[in-house]
Amino acid sequence: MTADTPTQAPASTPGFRDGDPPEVRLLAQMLLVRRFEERCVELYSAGSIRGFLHVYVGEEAVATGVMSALEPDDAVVATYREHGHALLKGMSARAVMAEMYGKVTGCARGRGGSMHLFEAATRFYGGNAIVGGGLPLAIGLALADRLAGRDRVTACFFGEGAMAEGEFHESVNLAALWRLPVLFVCENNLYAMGTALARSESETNLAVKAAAYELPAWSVDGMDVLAVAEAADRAVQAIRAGGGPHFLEARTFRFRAHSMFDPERYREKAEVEQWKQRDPIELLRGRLVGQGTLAEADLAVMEAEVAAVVDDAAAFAEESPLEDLADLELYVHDPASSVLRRAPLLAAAREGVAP
Ligand SMILES: Cc1ncc(C[n+]2csc(CCOP(=O)(O)OP(=O)(O)O)c2C)c(N)n1
Ligand SMILES: [Mg+2]
Repeated sequence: MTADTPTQAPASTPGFRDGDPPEVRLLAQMLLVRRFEERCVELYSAGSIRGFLHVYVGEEAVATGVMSALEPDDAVVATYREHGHALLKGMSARAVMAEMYGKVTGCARGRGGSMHLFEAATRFYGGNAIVGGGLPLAIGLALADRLAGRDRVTACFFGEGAMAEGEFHESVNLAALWRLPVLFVCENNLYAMGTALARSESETNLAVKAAAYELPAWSVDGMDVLAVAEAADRAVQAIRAGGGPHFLEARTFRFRAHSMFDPERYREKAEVEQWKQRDPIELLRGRLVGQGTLAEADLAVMEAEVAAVVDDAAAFAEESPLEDLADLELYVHDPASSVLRRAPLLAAAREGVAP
């Protein structure tokens, strides 16, 4: 398996049947992302997943709504909080979970881990540990599509913290200047690690800030997946019609800590509890049950099917092997400067002897 080989056909969503209303698919997708990440947290606590782990719990409506407006050929660039984006773009739960475990069956042979999910064949271009780092990549992808005459859109997700970075300004400026087919999606969860938005931004209305670059920009309730889907659909249609880049701010909230190492001293529990009242999954579930689109029995089936996919992914990752040590230098751009080759030189230098 290489990055160019899709890990599965991105077709089926557990809990969704052909013929079900599209809202049911949105619910099933949000549920998959939520349950997958809840399992990741458990596995992290158990020591099966290591390194960094940033979960998207509470924010699922943003990626789910936006991606419902995309076609398979469109590209997605995301941040280190990207497990859901990868799954929604069509990567298999197995390939994502195995990557989190650092196993060779992961989408990047276990070399990237949680923050570096990637699969060229599904046009999921990461996963990026650098705040704002995905923005220039999105511009490059969109420029390549433009030059090659391909009718594609690139959706670029980033946190509101990235809007204080130079990459944001450079990328949005070029995209607007060249009218590139990019949908900028700011996942405004109000905090960048422990820094609240108003402590770091002079202009806290992010759509206003983006609009300074002469592109259509507006805000949407990021807890309401239907509102996000509708806004994204409008933006993507306009982009495809040659309308240039668009900017969408989704107002959302992360229910859990920034990462697994965060005592959350910068916000009140009451604020978190208040946002949980607008849990995007509960909002849609309530709506669908209330209007008779879904019965409680359907929900139980959906939960069971989602759980089966998560169980399967975890078992697959658990049983998969680590990469063979002999393959360590595979994909190293310059083997002469690889860690293995340099190790004796470094050891000699440290001891002050000739190698
Ligand atoms: C260029 C850079 N600066 C700082 C960091 C450290 N850092 C990691 S996450 C983060 C907060 C980013 O917040 P935001 O963009 O709002 O995304 P969120 O975590 O809220 O999804 C920071 C400052 C980094 N990874 N990259
Ligand atoms: Mg944030």
